[in-house]
Amino acid sequence: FRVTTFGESHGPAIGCVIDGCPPGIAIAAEDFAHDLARRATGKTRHTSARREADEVEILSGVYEGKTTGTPIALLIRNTDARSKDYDKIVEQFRPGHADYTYWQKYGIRDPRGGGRSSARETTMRVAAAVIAKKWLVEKYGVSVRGHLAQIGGIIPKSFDWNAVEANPFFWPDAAQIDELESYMDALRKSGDSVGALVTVVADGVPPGWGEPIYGKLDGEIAAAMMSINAVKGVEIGDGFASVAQKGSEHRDEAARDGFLSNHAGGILGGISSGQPVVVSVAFKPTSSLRLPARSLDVHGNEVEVVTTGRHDPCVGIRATPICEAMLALVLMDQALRHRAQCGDVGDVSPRIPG
Ligand code: EPS
Repeated sequence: FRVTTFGESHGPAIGCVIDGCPPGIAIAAEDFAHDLARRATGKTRHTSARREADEVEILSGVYEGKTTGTPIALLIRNTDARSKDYDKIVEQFRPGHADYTYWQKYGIRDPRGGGRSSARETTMRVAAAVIAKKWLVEKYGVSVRGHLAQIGGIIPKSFDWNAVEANPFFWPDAAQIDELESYMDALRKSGDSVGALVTVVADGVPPGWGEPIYGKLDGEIAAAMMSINAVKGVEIGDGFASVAQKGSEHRDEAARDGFLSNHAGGILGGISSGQPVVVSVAFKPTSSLRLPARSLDVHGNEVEVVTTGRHDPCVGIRATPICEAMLALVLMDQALRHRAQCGDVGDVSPRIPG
């Protein structure tokens, strides 16, 4: 199961091709709307003001409402690209932006805007994962959901999954929404940006998915998350907190009723344990700032860079559906690989309840 995307933020369209999808999955253009709306810009004052309808056209791989097993091609036409926003910085390198490394690699500067390094590209990951999420839940009862776990220095004081979808931040503590609104308003006015942490959880993953050395479940999840623009770190379970833990604290003890903790984040030796798979993803502060910074232009001149236009002050706010998407895509791929090698799950005992 493989997904590749194409298109630029300021080109005519973006799209993806999904290879290796099983036949017979019911899918319609309307199925994409919910998750694409959760990720979209222009819905609150805390994200970029660009407004895209993000309407999916299914070009191939689906016939009479069902996947056929042949490559699925999805397309979304860009309707609100505004390249003139980039006129002033067309030859400059924004500090902290991929402008510089793309230039070093290709020697070409696309004057229309962020292109492939724009968060716009993540739209197609979310679209492709709508199919993966549907298959995972129908076939194995696996559900993937996520929430924001930190913005700047602010962390949730309490946790309720029901709160997450009821606010624009995917924040699990309803009592803190006013604080977040004020924080983001002040940040936006200051012209600065901030980082964020997203946590995604897959419930119902059976034991056995993932491979022991090449294609470890955690390795593939880490690679998938790191492939999202602006990601700087990935943790599985306790992640970097494991450094300060003793083995007696970190190990997850088990009883007949189930595991007694989940420090491992549902993965042992690259293979799912049957516990929830828990992944946290660190997003850097976005680099398109109204605050002036020193840099160079493509001619080597020292310049002062100021980025105006429509940009996210915290790209992490829109990242929860993107991280869910990447986890779902990896899990579907690993489920198919596991099934190909070992047959269907569910015939080894004892099994410790997750
Ligand atoms: C982005 C800049 C803005 C965002 C865009 C990401 O676009 P523009 O340069 O056209 O004003 O709106 O995000 C999306 C369009 C999207 O769908 O996520 C950037 O600099 O990365």
